[in-house]
Amino acid sequence: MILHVDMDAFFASIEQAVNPKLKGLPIAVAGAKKRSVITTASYEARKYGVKTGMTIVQGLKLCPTLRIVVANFKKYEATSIEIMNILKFYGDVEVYSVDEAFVEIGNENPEAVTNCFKSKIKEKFNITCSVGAARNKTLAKLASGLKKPDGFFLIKDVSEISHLPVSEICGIGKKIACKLALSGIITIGDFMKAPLHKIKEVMGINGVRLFYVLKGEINEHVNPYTEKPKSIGNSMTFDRDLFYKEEIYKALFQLAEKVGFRLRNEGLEARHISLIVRYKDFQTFSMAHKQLMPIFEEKEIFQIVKFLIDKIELVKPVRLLGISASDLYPAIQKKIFDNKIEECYRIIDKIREKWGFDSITWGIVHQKYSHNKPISPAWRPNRIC
Ligand code: TTP
Ligand code: MG
Repeated sequence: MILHVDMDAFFASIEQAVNPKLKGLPIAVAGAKKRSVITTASYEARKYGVKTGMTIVQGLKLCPTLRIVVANFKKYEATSIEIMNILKFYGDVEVYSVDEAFVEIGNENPEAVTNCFKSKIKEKFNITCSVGAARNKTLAKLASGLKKPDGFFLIKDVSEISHLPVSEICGIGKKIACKLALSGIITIGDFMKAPLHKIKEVMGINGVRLFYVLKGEINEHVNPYTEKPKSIGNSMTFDRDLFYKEEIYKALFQLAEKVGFRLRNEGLEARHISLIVRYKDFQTFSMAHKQLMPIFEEKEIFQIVKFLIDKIELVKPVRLLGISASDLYPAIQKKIFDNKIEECYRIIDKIREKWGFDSITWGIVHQKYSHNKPISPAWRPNRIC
């Protein structure tokens, strides 16, 4: 049995939990800028029609008493990580988004398991979630939305929800729903009765797969976060030893870029960043810094190693530098609207994948430290410490 857990009005609930004055009030969480949009609204505000994606002005028009709270993504991310860790007690967990996860609970009673973690989450954070249970992820996800907020819904067989519109199924967006409607497929019941060639005509092979998943003939497994590396590190041995801080900063930024790229590629973020320095005479030492929140950006990684190297006086020329990122966490998709950083990194990484790593870089390393030796991706701090 698979559970889909979806936190209720996640960002807004957290704000209400940490500031009891907001409890029971219509609130909306939005970015700091004047023209920011609403990321989510409390259930009290939803009664007035306030929704995700509206501007603050639109929200206030619908609900003049609406309280606007500025989003604090770090707070939401920290809560999300802790919630995912609670869920891990109950089975394999696949983190789906910042406030959603699938949990594989085997033959356990889904309602009993749900009650257990619901009360733990409530006790720790004073927020609620809605849970869907089914034999597959698609139906479990659909089920979690059927009794919001603080709900539980079990779907034993797709026939129990045949009256619902097909657009309720994750993966069937507005466009596909319209095309299906033109073929007379409006409800989930219609979908399950439709000839397969019709579904294939509209949705291709994905539609056929979906049909068999809903029928229970294809199993969907929860993909827990496993087999990921324990640390990600890169080092660079220089052709000529470095002495000046400016040169060292450039080399460190290049290393931070490699580590950041590899972290994002693995879908990971790191809390522990260490810096390794080897002098000309092979004397080697390392320094480390632990962050409160996990990071994935080279700029942040660089700031940490710069801070570390600035704390010491380099007494001899440097032969090798290395950066290692550890204490890794699965990166959580940040769907916040005014966070352009992720989008920016996504584009940089795509360019690098297509045109090679050196095809794009940040201003700081415009004049790269030139070296002939490749950076070894196999570097681990304990090998050379
Ligand atoms: P959702 O789970 O879609 O919404 P929600 O938890 O606020 O409400 P519901 O009870 O209906 O599940 O998203 C989770 C959080 O992600 C949400 O609180 C705010 C944020 N978010 C964005 O930043 N941008 C978006 O486009 C969406 C949909 C959500
Ligand atoms: Mg939610």
